[in-house]
Amino acid sequence: MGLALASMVSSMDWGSWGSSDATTAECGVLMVGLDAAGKTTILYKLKLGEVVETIPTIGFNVESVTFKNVKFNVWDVGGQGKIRALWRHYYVGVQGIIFVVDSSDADRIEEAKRELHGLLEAEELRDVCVLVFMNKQDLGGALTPTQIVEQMDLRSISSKWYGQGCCARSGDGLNEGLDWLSTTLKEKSSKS
Ligand SMILES: Nc1nc2c(ncn2[C@@H]2O[C@H](COP(=O)(O)OP(=O)(O)O)[C@@H](O)[C@H]2O)c(=O)[nH]1
Ligand SMILES: [Mg+2]
Repeated sequence: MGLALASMVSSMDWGSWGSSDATTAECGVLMVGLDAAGKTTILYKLKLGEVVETIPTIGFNVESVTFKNVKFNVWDVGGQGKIRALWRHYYVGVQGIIFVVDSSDADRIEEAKRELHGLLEAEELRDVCVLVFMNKQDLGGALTPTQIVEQMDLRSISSKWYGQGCCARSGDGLNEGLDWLSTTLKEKSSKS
């Protein structure tokens, strides 16, 4: 886990970062998904450091952890139309999105799909690469990665994306996903 992360962090494109004044949220990676998808579990499993919880605006909880100057911001998406506009504050300087899906929650896969595609419509996130963690693969009856690719219409994503089955509880698959993100960010920064 540590190696993949260190490699990812070192491949971040520092030049495109937002300034660090209070009006600009400095962040490298956004991790989002419906509530209970497993985001917080992943965050702790990665052992990045101290996780800080803040509520910058009413009803909008953000967990943040800074690992070697790369900030991971994490929040729940879904069913909160009004505060959606406030998310934009966190889009500045983002180079990678990790979207976490609960593979065992077939009832909400459609909602997860809408949230992901809605997020990617933001101008700021147009070229950002997207890692989809298909979490809870350990649970019987979970949707397979192939089923999720289809049901979430991942092939229609115009930027680079990658789907990775995982189990946040055991950590299985997390490394593979982060390796992809790391390699992809590296390719991106060497081209620009
Ligand atoms: N079986 C199983 N449970 C998981 C997995 N990842 C997370 N969970 C459980 O799912 C619940 C929600 O996880 P949490 O990380 O709080 O989700 P968040 O709302 O996205 O931050 C918790 O009870 C976790 O223990 C997994 O890979 N497998
Ligand atoms: Mg959480």
